[in-house]
Amino acid sequence: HNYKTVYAFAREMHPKTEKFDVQYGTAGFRAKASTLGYVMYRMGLLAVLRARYKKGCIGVMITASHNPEPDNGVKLIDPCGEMLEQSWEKWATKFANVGDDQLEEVINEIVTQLNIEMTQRVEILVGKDTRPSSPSLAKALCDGILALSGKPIDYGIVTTPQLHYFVYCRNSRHEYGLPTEEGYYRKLCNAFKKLRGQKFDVGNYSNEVFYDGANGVGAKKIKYFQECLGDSLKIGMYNDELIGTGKLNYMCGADYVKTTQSFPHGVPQEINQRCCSVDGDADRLMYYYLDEDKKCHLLDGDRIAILIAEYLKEVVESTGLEVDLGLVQTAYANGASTKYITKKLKVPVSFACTGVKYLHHQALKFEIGVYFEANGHGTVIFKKEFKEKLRSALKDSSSDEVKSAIEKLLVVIDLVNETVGDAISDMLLVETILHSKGWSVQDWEGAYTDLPNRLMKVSVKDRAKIQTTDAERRCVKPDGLQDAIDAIVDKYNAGRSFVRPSGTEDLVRVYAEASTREEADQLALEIALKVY
Ligand code: 16G
Ligand code: ZN
Repeated sequence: HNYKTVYAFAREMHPKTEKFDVQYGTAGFRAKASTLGYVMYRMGLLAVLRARYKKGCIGVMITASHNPEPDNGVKLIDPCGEMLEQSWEKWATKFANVGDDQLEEVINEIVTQLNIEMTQRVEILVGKDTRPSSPSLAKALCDGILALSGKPIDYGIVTTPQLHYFVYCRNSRHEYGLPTEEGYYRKLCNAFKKLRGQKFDVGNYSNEVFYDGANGVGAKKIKYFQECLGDSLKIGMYNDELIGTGKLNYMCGADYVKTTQSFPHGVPQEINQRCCSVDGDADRLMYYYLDEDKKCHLLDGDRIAILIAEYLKEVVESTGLEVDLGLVQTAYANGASTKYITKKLKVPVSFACTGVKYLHHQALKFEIGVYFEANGHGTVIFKKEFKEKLRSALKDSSSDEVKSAIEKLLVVIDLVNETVGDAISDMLLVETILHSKGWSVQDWEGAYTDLPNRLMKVSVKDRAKIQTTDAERRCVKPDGLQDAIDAIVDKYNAGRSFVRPSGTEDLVRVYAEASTREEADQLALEIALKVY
């Protein structure tokens, strides 16, 4: 076939401007927005090919998440709302890096190799965050989609998890919900209100939360919830600067709170007030509060995961059904959290490599799979067969108690965005659980004590020299490094440490935890010196 117009469009409107190769990484392409025009155009082409290959609609999200405002990025969303299948990442990388005049050739290559039928009319859902560069990048993307006769459907400014949700809704023929913003809000709000009932303050739980929108899309979209939930959850929203003021993620947002372990700017410093932050595309959530000494206490992804797993375990037990429930963590999960969940709650934990797609994949193995990264990205997935089991048990059971337990669980399922971590849906779930237990944020924190930990970055000549195994918890290359790490770790009380090459930056990350702050710092330093 000849795809002459594809080349002409590329040459005239979106020529390749960068000499350096880019790579489709853990979360798609990410770079300075000004360099991304041609990458977007090409991802438009690839999106059409992917949709035709999968015979369904797919999504393309334009965002650089928690990165600074001048950055941008793009990631593809597969038909079931999950991240682009890994085997296609190499195609994405190839498409982004060939010369303009080679585009026809790679299109022919992929079409032939994968036997893609090029006459299908396919829809590509496009979403973007609030970055000022996003509209023009979306234009480049749509040009690519149109060049191969795909049909772009522009959802405008939406959160990343909203777009994942829309893609799945469309492909599931609305079985999962309506693929509109309205449908999304209604599904979550209805579920939340049902679970909340008429009593809003219970025990130590007060129904007001401060919410940091990171000056991004999370601030824009929470307004629908504020309106719809009314008094059932008072959401005090902060950090909603106008688009283009440069404030996106600046000194606020989930990533800022987690990495600096400090209270964000722009949120009133009220003692003991439960607060949460989302990131620039609202797929990460972090809880925290200030104590009397103005010390900031973090309740991160590990805490959220454990709260959710424990709650689900209780709800499932009340249905009387057997269920295989498990938690997926990464090497970064605090050792105290892993110990608590396995020893105390007896919920099995399995470990995955860093990056949402790995956790998601692992969680699919359980009937109910809870997964979270410590940085606050995560969700719960319920197996289709499990949902069917619930529905038929609801029909068959003669006990009213069991029936209402199952009904409750079905509503909880509706509150969860299973397609990907969704900060707003996660927040509503956390609020539901705290409410049902009558817990303050301190009660929640009291379940266990985190081990002090330290994260360090080490610059090295070639980070690829470090290779890991066992979900990144052990090093296999270079020779001898793991033995050296083991010997050092042995000297520390409750010591644990690992090193891994970053998937997003050119450096190696060192993580260490131990029984005291001093020991954790010292351990991290000793290991970093070994890596350097
Ligand atoms: C990406 C991942 C995030 C992970 C981070 C690790 C997604 C959507 N995002 O941002 O989950 O924690 O990379 O970065 O998968 P690192 O490899 O530089 O430590
Ligand atoms: Zn994000």
